[in-house]
Amino acid sequence: MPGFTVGNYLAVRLQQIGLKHYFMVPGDYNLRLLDELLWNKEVEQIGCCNELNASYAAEAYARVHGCGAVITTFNVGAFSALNGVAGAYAESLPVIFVSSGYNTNDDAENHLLHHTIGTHDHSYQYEMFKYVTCAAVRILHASNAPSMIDHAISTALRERKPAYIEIACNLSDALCPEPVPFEMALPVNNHSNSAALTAAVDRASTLLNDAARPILLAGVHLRSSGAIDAFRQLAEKLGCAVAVMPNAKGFFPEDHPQYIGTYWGPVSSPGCQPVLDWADAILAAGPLFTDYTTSGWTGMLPLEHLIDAQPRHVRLPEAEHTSVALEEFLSALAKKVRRNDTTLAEYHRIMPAGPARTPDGDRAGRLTRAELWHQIEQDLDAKTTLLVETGDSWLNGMPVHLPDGARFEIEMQWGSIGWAVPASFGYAMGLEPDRRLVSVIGDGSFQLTAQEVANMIRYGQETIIFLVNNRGYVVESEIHDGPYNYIKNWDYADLISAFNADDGRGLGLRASTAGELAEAISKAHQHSGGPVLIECQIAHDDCSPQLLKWGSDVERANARPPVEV
Ligand code: TPU
Repeated sequence: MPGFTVGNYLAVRLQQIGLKHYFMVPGDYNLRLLDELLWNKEVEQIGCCNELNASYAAEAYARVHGCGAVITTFNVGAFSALNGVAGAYAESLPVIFVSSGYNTNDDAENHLLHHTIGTHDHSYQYEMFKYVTCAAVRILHASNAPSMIDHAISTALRERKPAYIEIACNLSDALCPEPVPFEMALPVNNHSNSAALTAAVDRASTLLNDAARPILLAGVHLRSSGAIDAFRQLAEKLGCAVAVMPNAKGFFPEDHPQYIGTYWGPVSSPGCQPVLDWADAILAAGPLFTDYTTSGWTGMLPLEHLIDAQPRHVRLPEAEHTSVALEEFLSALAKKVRRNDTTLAEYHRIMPAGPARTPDGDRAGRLTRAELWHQIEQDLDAKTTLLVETGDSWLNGMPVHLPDGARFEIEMQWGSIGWAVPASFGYAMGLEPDRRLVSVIGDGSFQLTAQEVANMIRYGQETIIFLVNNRGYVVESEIHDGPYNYIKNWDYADLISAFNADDGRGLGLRASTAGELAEAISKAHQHSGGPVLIECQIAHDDCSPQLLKWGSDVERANARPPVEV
């Protein structure tokens, strides 16, 4: 009787957790595993140019699809993927990382193996991945596969973090029990302790109801905690001003009457920081306060006014309540707070509605950063996701107005340049068919992982990439300049013909004036069957004013002298 194999078991589970695709690079250790996975026609195998790209692609797939998966070969593949898996941890995205391992007989036979550092220790890959995953299992006996695979996957889904599964290369096609129904095996719910929840809600509602000037701040963990809707309910009940942190942009609708912009310390949206400073109770929902999100610690919020609601606990000025789930906390709080719109009224008093940003107007003059971002903003609609790469694109992306329904993606916690090209590939793979992706990527970042554009072409993805060619690492120049921030220029637009080869339908365009950019965007809209890369040439020193401030704050934080203790 033909039975289920370990590889089949994994393939069923990947399908049951909702995956339609997974990303991979083959290698001799994982070829049989890939065969066993191919048995399941409901989940498509997607090849990437390298494992780093595959891991970024899976991370971004998890952003749009809820979870992702990536399969690599032993050590040489896995080590390249380590960066993207760690990024998924930092960004709270469940990515199932699967690596093949060596033959189960090799340890007993005292063999030295290829793709290793040439010692008899074959466990260091597993040891390393333990640091960047929430569950790590090594399958060395087929009979252990069901419980180990289910443990890794269910922990990843519950924790919203990546998990590690290593499968010995001679076990991928070994028989193992048939998968039981998904719900029985994978308890993924995350609930509060009810007494803790009641106590936290009582205290927080008293604080907010007693405050004269309450305000809400959306943080990055709202999405991973499934609490975006609950946050909105709370906001609408309170009626106060609502700001978002930079890595939570898009988690509260920007057309909403209570929205006041991005809170990013001194580089906040106009009017946002004074109102936050003036507030006497701030509920921050799922925030991550780091040197980057606080602009070098200059935008820290006063602890005496702060309710810091994290995915699993709530910290108030006087107490900390653990075992409280963010979504349940916000929903319960919404039922107990009284309306108080003082902070919103104050925002409107200090920020009378001004004219919208205007274009440069000069169609033939040199393309400027302001004009570029104006045209990008004009190009967005309710069905667009705007994805921005690490660099000045972060700061330029913040003021862009997102129409209702538009989404925003940023990898601000991990901040690994090179993320955006493969992330765009992975994101587009998971995107609903009626939506589109617009990515803005600096030339420096693009050079790390450019080859994944070839797979966008292979799969006919119609992403628009605005490649910002400002001749180097501008964000680094503003943090601390030196000769190392200037890179070899490429002909980015022409690169697309190389990737097209015989059959591709990618389009590379170039814009060095406002007129050329408008024309390129219009051509991009007429194009179909492949991505369009528009190389936008702007001056190296044409950076956002916010970068000057943020960059110098981060530089100051980095340069603090050691304190003698
Ligand atoms: O627009 P712009 O010039 O700021 O962006 P571009 O050209 O993409 O330059 C980004 C420069 C940059 C570096 C070199 N941003 N962060 N870094 C440091 C860095 C190095 N290596 C990795 C993997 N990630 C990083 N963040």
